[in-house]
Amino acid sequence: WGDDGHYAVCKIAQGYFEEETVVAVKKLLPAYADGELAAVCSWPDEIKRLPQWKWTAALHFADTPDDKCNYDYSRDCPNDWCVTGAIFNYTNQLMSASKDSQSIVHYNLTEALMFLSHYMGDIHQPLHEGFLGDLGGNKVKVNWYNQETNLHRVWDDMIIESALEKYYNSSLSVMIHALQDKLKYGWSNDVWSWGSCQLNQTACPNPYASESIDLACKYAYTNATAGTTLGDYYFLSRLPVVEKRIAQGGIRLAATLNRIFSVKP
Ligand code: DCM
Ligand code: DCM
Ligand code: DCM
Ligand code: ZN
Ligand code: ZN
Repeated sequence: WGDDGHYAVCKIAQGYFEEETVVAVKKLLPAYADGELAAVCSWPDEIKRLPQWKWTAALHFADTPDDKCNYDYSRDCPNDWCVTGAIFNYTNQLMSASKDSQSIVHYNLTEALMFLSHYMGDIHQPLHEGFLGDLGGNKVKVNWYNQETNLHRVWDDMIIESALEKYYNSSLSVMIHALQDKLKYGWSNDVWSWGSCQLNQTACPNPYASESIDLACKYAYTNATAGTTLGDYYFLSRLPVVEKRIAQGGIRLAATLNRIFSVKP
Protein backbone atom coordinates (compact mmCIF):
# COMPACT_ATOMS: atom_id res chain seq x y z
CA TRP A 1 0.00 0.00 0.00
CA GLY A 2 0.89 3.64 -0.28
CA ASP A 3 0.77 6.04 2.65
CA ASP A 4 -3.04 6.18 2.80
CA GLY A 5 -3.46 2.40 2.87
CA HIS A 6 -0.88 1.96 5.61
CA TYR A 7 -2.36 4.80 7.65
CA ALA A 8 -5.83 3.23 7.37
CA VAL A 9 -4.63 -0.27 8.37
CA CYS A 10 -2.89 1.06 11.48
CA LYS A 11 -5.67 3.48 12.44
CA ILE A 12 -8.22 0.64 12.26
CA ALA A 13 -5.89 -1.58 14.30
CA GLN A 14 -5.59 1.06 17.04
CA GLY A 15 -9.35 0.84 17.62
CA TYR A 16 -9.03 -2.86 18.50
CA PHE A 17 -6.07 -2.67 20.91
CA GLU A 18 -6.51 -4.14 24.35
CA GLU A 19 -5.40 -1.97 27.27
CA GLU A 20 -1.99 -3.71 27.62
CA THR A 21 -1.35 -3.12 23.93
CA VAL A 22 -2.23 0.56 24.19
CA VAL A 23 0.32 0.92 27.00
CA ALA A 24 3.07 -1.12 25.34
CA VAL A 25 2.68 0.61 21.96
CA LYS A 26 2.76 4.07 23.60
CA LYS A 27 6.05 3.13 25.28
CA LEU A 28 7.64 1.97 22.03
CA LEU A 29 6.48 4.75 19.72
CA PRO A 30 9.00 7.44 18.84
CA ALA A 31 8.17 10.93 20.18
CA TYR A 32 7.32 12.25 16.71
CA ALA A 33 4.44 9.77 16.45
CA ASP A 34 2.61 11.78 19.09
CA GLY A 35 0.99 8.62 20.47
CA GLU A 36 -0.39 7.48 17.10
CA LEU A 37 0.84 4.18 15.67
CA ALA A 38 -0.72 5.18 12.33
CA ALA A 39 1.69 8.13 12.11
CA VAL A 40 4.71 5.81 11.71
CA CYS A 41 3.27 2.97 9.62
CA SER A 42 4.82 4.23 6.38
CA TRP A 43 8.29 4.60 7.91
CA PRO A 44 9.62 1.35 6.33
CA ASP A 45 8.79 2.77 2.87
CA GLU A 46 10.53 6.06 3.65
CA ILE A 47 13.82 4.38 4.56
CA LYS A 48 13.96 1.34 2.26
CA ARG A 49 16.07 3.05 -0.43
CA LEU A 50 18.72 4.41 1.95
CA PRO A 51 21.97 2.45 1.72
CA GLN A 52 21.88 1.34 5.35
CA TRP A 53 18.30 0.05 4.98
CA LYS A 54 18.56 -1.56 1.51
CA TRP A 55 18.43 -4.99 3.15
CA THR A 56 14.78 -4.34 4.11
CA ALA A 57 13.50 -3.69 0.55
CA ALA A 58 12.62 -7.33 -0.21
CA LEU A 59 10.76 -7.72 3.09
CA HIS A 60 7.73 -5.83 1.70
CA PHE A 61 6.47 -8.68 -0.49
CA ALA A 62 6.50 -12.41 -1.28
CA ASP A 63 6.01 -12.83 -5.00
CA THR A 64 5.16 -16.23 -6.47
CA PRO A 65 6.37 -17.92 -9.67
CA ASP A 66 4.51 -16.67 -12.74
CA ASP A 67 1.03 -18.12 -13.17
CA LYS A 68 1.20 -20.01 -9.86
CA CYS A 69 -1.90 -18.81 -8.05
CA ASN A 70 -0.80 -20.28 -4.74
CA TYR A 71 1.72 -19.42 -2.06
CA ASP A 72 4.31 -21.74 -0.52
CA TYR A 73 6.52 -20.47 2.31
CA SER A 74 9.58 -22.54 1.43
CA ARG A 75 9.33 -21.64 -2.27
CA ASP A 76 8.26 -17.98 -2.03
CA CYS A 77 10.15 -16.91 1.09
CA PRO A 78 13.72 -18.09 0.48
CA ASN A 79 15.88 -17.81 3.62
CA ASP A 80 12.81 -16.35 5.39
CA TRP A 81 13.55 -13.17 3.42
CA CYS A 82 10.11 -11.89 2.47
CA VAL A 83 7.09 -10.23 4.04
CA THR A 84 5.92 -13.42 5.78
CA GLY A 85 9.37 -14.16 7.20
CA ALA A 86 9.68 -10.56 8.36
CA ILE A 87 6.32 -10.77 10.19
CA PHE A 88 7.49 -13.94 12.00
CA ASN A 89 10.83 -12.32 12.78
CA TYR A 90 9.55 -9.03 14.18
CA THR A 91 6.83 -10.83 16.15
CA ASN A 92 9.54 -12.95 17.76
CA GLN A 93 11.65 -9.89 18.56
CA LEU A 94 8.73 -8.17 20.29
CA MET A 95 7.75 -11.43 22.07
CA SER A 96 11.20 -12.09 23.44
CA ALA A 97 11.24 -8.66 25.00
CA SER A 98 7.66 -8.89 26.24
CA LYS A 99 8.32 -12.26 27.90
CA ASP A 100 11.44 -11.32 29.80
CA SER A 101 11.89 -7.64 30.52
CA GLN A 102 15.03 -8.42 32.56
CA SER A 103 16.87 -9.93 29.63
CA ILE A 104 19.22 -7.77 27.65
CA VAL A 105 17.22 -6.41 24.73
CA HIS A 106 19.12 -7.22 21.57
CA TYR A 107 16.69 -5.55 19.24
CA ASN A 108 15.42 -2.08 18.50
CA LEU A 109 11.82 -2.72 19.50
CA THR A 110 10.59 0.64 18.21
CA GLU A 111 11.76 -0.39 14.74
CA ALA A 112 10.34 -3.89 15.25
CA LEU A 113 6.89 -2.41 15.98
CA MET A 114 7.02 -0.09 12.96
CA PHE A 115 8.17 -2.89 10.63
CA LEU A 116 5.59 -5.38 11.91
CA SER A 117 2.78 -2.82 11.53
CA HIS A 118 3.85 -1.90 8.01
CA TYR A 119 4.39 -5.45 6.77
CA MET A 120 1.05 -6.58 8.21
CA GLY A 121 -0.47 -3.99 5.88
CA ASP A 122 1.61 -4.97 2.84
CA ILE A 123 0.86 -8.70 3.14
CA HIS A 124 -2.83 -7.85 2.62
CA GLN A 125 -2.19 -5.98 -0.65
CA PRO A 126 -2.90 -8.74 -3.20
CA LEU A 127 -0.09 -7.70 -5.56
CA HIS A 128 2.50 -7.92 -2.76
CA GLU A 129 2.00 -11.64 -3.48
CA GLY A 130 1.91 -11.16 -7.24
CA PHE A 131 4.12 -12.76 -9.86
CA LEU A 132 7.91 -12.53 -9.72
CA GLY A 133 8.27 -11.99 -13.47
CA ASP A 134 6.39 -8.70 -13.48
CA LEU A 135 7.56 -7.65 -10.00
CA GLY A 136 4.09 -7.89 -8.49
CA GLY A 137 2.51 -5.91 -11.32
CA ASN A 138 5.15 -3.15 -11.39
CA LYS A 139 6.08 -4.06 -14.97
CA VAL A 140 2.46 -4.17 -16.18
CA LYS A 141 1.94 -0.73 -17.69
CA VAL A 142 -1.72 0.29 -17.66
CA ASN A 143 -3.78 3.46 -17.73
CA TRP A 144 -5.86 4.37 -14.72
CA TYR A 145 -8.61 6.36 -16.40
CA ASN A 146 -6.44 8.79 -18.42
CA GLN A 147 -3.30 8.50 -16.30
CA GLU A 148 -0.31 6.32 -17.19
CA THR A 149 0.77 4.08 -14.34
CA ASN A 150 1.34 0.41 -13.56
CA LEU A 151 -0.88 -2.29 -12.10
CA HIS A 152 0.99 -2.40 -8.79
CA ARG A 153 0.41 1.33 -8.22
CA VAL A 154 -3.25 0.93 -9.11
CA TRP A 155 -3.57 -1.42 -6.12
CA ASP A 156 -1.18 0.43 -3.79
CA ASP A 157 -2.68 3.90 -4.39
CA MET A 158 -5.04 4.62 -7.29
CA ILE A 159 -8.10 2.62 -6.22
CA ILE A 160 -7.91 4.23 -2.78
CA GLU A 161 -7.34 7.71 -4.26
CA SER A 162 -10.30 7.41 -6.64
CA ALA A 163 -12.50 6.13 -3.80
CA LEU A 164 -11.52 9.11 -1.64
CA GLU A 165 -12.51 11.52 -4.40
CA LYS A 166 -15.70 9.74 -5.43
CA TYR A 167 -17.17 8.62 -2.13
CA TYR A 168 -15.31 10.10 0.81
CA ASN A 169 -15.12 13.84 0.18
CA SER A 170 -11.35 13.47 -0.41
CA SER A 171 -10.95 12.71 3.29
CA LEU A 172 -9.03 9.66 4.49
CA SER A 173 -10.58 9.89 7.95
CA VAL A 174 -14.08 9.76 6.40
CA MET A 175 -13.05 6.59 4.55
CA ILE A 176 -11.59 5.07 7.71
CA HIS A 177 -14.82 5.82 9.59
CA ALA A 178 -16.78 4.07 6.85
CA LEU A 179 -14.56 0.99 7.20
CA GLN A 180 -14.93 1.09 10.98
CA ASP A 181 -18.72 1.12 10.52
CA LYS A 182 -18.53 -1.82 8.12
CA LEU A 183 -16.47 -3.73 10.69
CA LYS A 184 -19.08 -3.00 13.35
CA TYR A 185 -22.26 -3.58 11.37
CA GLY A 186 -21.35 -5.57 8.26
CA TRP A 187 -18.31 -7.70 9.04
CA SER A 188 -18.92 -8.08 12.79
CA ASN A 189 -19.36 -11.86 12.48
CA ASP A 190 -16.03 -12.19 10.65
CA VAL A 191 -13.84 -10.07 12.89
CA TRP A 192 -13.12 -12.82 15.41
CA SER A 193 -12.15 -15.38 12.76
CA TRP A 194 -10.00 -12.85 10.88
CA GLY A 195 -7.99 -12.16 14.02
CA SER A 196 -7.53 -15.71 15.27
CA CYS A 197 -4.54 -17.96 14.52
CA GLN A 198 -4.44 -21.76 14.46
CA LEU A 199 -2.49 -23.80 17.00
CA ASN A 200 -1.85 -21.05 19.53
CA GLN A 201 0.47 -19.19 17.20
CA THR A 202 1.20 -15.54 17.98
CA ALA A 203 1.47 -14.53 14.33
CA CYS A 204 0.09 -16.48 11.35
CA PRO A 205 0.93 -14.59 8.15
CA ASN A 206 1.02 -17.61 5.81
CA PRO A 207 -2.74 -17.79 5.23
CA TYR A 208 -2.83 -14.01 4.58
CA ALA A 209 -0.27 -14.45 1.79
CA SER A 210 -2.31 -17.33 0.34
CA GLU A 211 -5.43 -15.16 0.32
CA SER A 212 -3.50 -12.36 -1.38
CA ILE A 213 -2.18 -14.40 -4.31
CA ASP A 214 -5.66 -15.86 -4.76
CA LEU A 215 -7.11 -12.32 -4.93
CA ALA A 216 -4.25 -11.20 -7.19
CA CYS A 217 -5.17 -13.93 -9.70
CA LYS A 218 -8.95 -13.48 -9.42
CA TYR A 219 -9.15 -9.68 -9.30
CA ALA A 220 -5.87 -7.80 -9.82
CA TYR A 221 -4.47 -9.52 -12.92
CA THR A 222 -7.84 -10.34 -14.48
CA ASN A 223 -8.71 -8.03 -17.41
CA ALA A 224 -5.61 -5.94 -16.67
CA THR A 225 -2.93 -7.00 -19.13
CA ALA A 226 -0.27 -4.52 -20.26
CA GLY A 227 -1.70 -1.64 -22.29
CA THR A 228 -5.22 -1.91 -20.84
CA THR A 229 -7.11 1.22 -19.81
CA LEU A 230 -8.75 0.55 -16.45
CA GLY A 231 -11.80 2.62 -15.57
CA ASP A 232 -15.17 2.45 -13.85
CA TYR A 233 -15.77 -1.26 -14.33
CA TYR A 234 -12.44 -2.29 -12.83
CA PHE A 235 -12.65 0.38 -10.10
CA LEU A 236 -16.17 -0.53 -8.96
CA SER A 237 -15.55 -4.28 -8.91
CA ARG A 238 -12.12 -4.09 -7.18
CA LEU A 239 -12.76 -1.39 -4.57
CA PRO A 240 -14.66 -3.83 -2.29
CA VAL A 241 -11.60 -6.12 -2.35
CA VAL A 242 -9.28 -3.25 -1.39
CA GLU A 243 -11.58 -2.11 1.42
CA LYS A 244 -11.89 -5.60 2.88
CA ARG A 245 -8.13 -6.20 2.74
CA ILE A 246 -7.42 -2.93 4.56
CA ALA A 247 -9.98 -3.84 7.23
CA GLN A 248 -8.54 -7.37 7.60
CA GLY A 249 -5.02 -5.96 7.84
CA GLY A 250 -6.12 -3.70 10.68
CA ILE A 251 -7.93 -6.44 12.59
CA ARG A 252 -5.02 -8.86 12.21
CA LEU A 253 -2.42 -6.29 13.22
CA ALA A 254 -4.43 -5.52 16.38
CA ALA A 255 -4.96 -9.22 17.15
CA THR A 256 -1.25 -9.98 16.69
CA LEU A 257 -0.13 -7.07 18.87
CA ASN A 258 -2.73 -8.05 21.50
CA ARG A 259 -1.27 -11.58 21.60
CA ILE A 260 2.30 -10.25 21.77
CA PHE A 261 1.68 -7.81 24.61
CA SER A 262 -0.66 -10.01 26.66
CA VAL A 263 2.30 -12.31 27.50
CA LYS A 264 3.07 -12.00 31.20
CA PRO A 265 6.73 -11.93 32.19
N1 DCM B 1 15.48 -10.10 9.59
C1 DCM B 1 14.23 -9.97 9.06
N2 DCM B 1 13.54 -11.09 8.64
C2 DCM B 1 14.11 -12.28 8.74
C3 DCM B 1 15.40 -12.43 9.27
C4 DCM B 1 16.06 -11.30 9.68
O1 DCM B 1 13.71 -8.88 8.96
N3 DCM B 1 13.40 -13.33 8.33
C5 DCM B 1 16.17 -8.87 10.05
C6 DCM B 1 16.55 -8.89 11.49
C7 DCM B 1 17.82 -8.07 11.54
C8 DCM B 1 18.25 -7.91 10.09
O2 DCM B 1 17.34 -8.70 9.33
O3 DCM B 1 17.50 -6.80 12.10
C9 DCM B 1 19.64 -8.36 9.80
O4 DCM B 1 19.70 -9.68 10.18
P1 DCM B 1 21.03 -10.52 10.03
O5 DCM B 1 22.16 -9.63 10.45
O6 DCM B 1 20.79 -11.68 10.98
O7 DCM B 1 21.07 -10.95 8.60
N1 DCM C 1 9.97 -18.80 10.69
C1 DCM C 1 10.79 -17.71 10.44
N2 DCM C 1 11.23 -16.93 11.43
C2 DCM C 1 10.88 -17.21 12.65
C3 DCM C 1 10.01 -18.29 12.95
C4 DCM C 1 9.57 -19.08 11.93
O1 DCM C 1 11.11 -17.44 9.31
N3 DCM C 1 11.36 -16.43 13.59
C5 DCM C 1 9.61 -19.65 9.56
C6 DCM C 1 9.98 -21.09 9.80
C7 DCM C 1 8.89 -21.87 9.09
C8 DCM C 1 7.97 -20.79 8.56
O2 DCM C 1 8.24 -19.62 9.32
O3 DCM C 1 9.48 -22.58 8.01
C9 DCM C 1 6.51 -21.12 8.65
O4 DCM C 1 6.21 -21.40 10.00
P1 DCM C 1 4.88 -22.17 10.39
O5 DCM C 1 4.85 -23.41 9.51
O6 DCM C 1 5.07 -22.46 11.83
O7 DCM C 1 3.75 -21.24 10.09
N1 DCM D 1 7.17 -4.77 -5.07
C1 DCM D 1 6.60 -6.04 -5.11
N2 DCM D 1 7.26 -7.07 -5.69
C2 DCM D 1 8.47 -6.86 -6.25
C3 DCM D 1 9.05 -5.58 -6.25
C4 DCM D 1 8.36 -4.55 -5.65
O1 DCM D 1 5.50 -6.24 -4.57
N3 DCM D 1 9.11 -7.90 -6.80
C5 DCM D 1 6.43 -3.66 -4.45
C6 DCM D 1 7.14 -2.90 -3.35
C7 DCM D 1 6.54 -1.52 -3.47
C8 DCM D 1 6.21 -1.39 -4.94
O2 DCM D 1 6.16 -2.74 -5.45
O3 DCM D 1 5.30 -1.44 -2.75
C9 DCM D 1 7.23 -0.58 -5.68
O4 DCM D 1 8.48 -1.16 -5.50
P1 DCM D 1 9.79 -0.26 -5.34
O5 DCM D 1 9.46 0.73 -4.25
O6 DCM D 1 10.83 -1.25 -4.91
O7 DCM D 1 10.01 0.33 -6.67
ZN1 ZN E 1 3.25 -1.89 -3.00
ZN1 ZN F 1 5.79 -1.52 1.96
